Amino acid sequence: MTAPTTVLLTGAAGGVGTLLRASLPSYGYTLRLSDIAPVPGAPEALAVDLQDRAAVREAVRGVDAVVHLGGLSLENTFDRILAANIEGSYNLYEAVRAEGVRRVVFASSNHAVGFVPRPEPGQRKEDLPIETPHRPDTYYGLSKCFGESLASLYADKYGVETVSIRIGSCFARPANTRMLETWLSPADAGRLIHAALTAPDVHHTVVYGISANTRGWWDLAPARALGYQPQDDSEVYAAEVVAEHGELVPGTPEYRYLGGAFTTVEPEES
Ligand code: NAI
Ligand code: 15L
Repeated sequence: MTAPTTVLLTGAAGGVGTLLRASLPSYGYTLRLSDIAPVPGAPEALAVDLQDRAAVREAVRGVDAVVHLGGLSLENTFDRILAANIEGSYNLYEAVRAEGVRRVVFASSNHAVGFVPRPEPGQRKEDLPIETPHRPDTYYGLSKCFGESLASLYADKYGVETVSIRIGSCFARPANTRMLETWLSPADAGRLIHAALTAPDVHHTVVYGISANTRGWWDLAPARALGYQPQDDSEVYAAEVVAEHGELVPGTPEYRYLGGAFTTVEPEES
């Protein structure tokens, strides 16, 4: 696809949004920012609640592509997940369809497949295939399954292209031992989003989004096929992370499942 020039970034005030605001302009993109919360240092950002259909449609008007990060990024009550992530993503795709925007990059999550068992050391025969069936570990993960299916529908029915990225853990550095497997470095996040925005004819493509981690066990071939060339490896942090947190302990959620502690977390009503 011809490189999009103007890209709407939903969820621009969040952690990943803040990282991408720093990196995406260096690839030549002009960013239009939106969030329900104020975006620090960006008074021009649009204050848009994803539940507000008219405001969402206004936000996407005239952009070449959307990077959809906005919504709840952790487990929450079903009603809140329904509003922000499920209805919010529907509103975004309806706006994209109506305004003729051709490409979306959807921030899916590893928690769409969080109940996939993590291989015991020495058991692994192949990396986790992208075709593995959905096994959400939370209402949050369930909303990401919905988002992926929504993207599939809009590709098949309306020709809206999407790359859904099942992001691992996108933070400045791996914060715990599990993240030595799941880390997506800020720089690799920029590389992956750029590949997802520019790869030709993606229809609906689902990829895992992690760095080239020595301890990673998810198949990166689908992301590489888009042109993603990860440059970082969490292993450079391994000694200090393991010294602080220890190795994963057999029997714990982090040891048993891809989604780690999300497999046992309960939503809080307050
Ligand atoms: P975050 O929670 O820091 O940012 C999400 C942003 O969405 C926030 O700024 C929030 O104000 C905004 N938002 C929430 N509800 C909204 C609504 N109704 N309307 C408009 N904006 C709303 O999350 P983070 O870490 O930046 O993640 C970004 C995206 O990537 C999320 O969709 C998350 O699910 C996904 N993701 C992130 C991962 C990570 O490691 N950070 C891993 C996997 C997926
Ligand atoms: C996610 O989907 C969350 O949004 C993020 O905060 C991390 O918890 C990440 O997954 C993870 O699994 O580490």
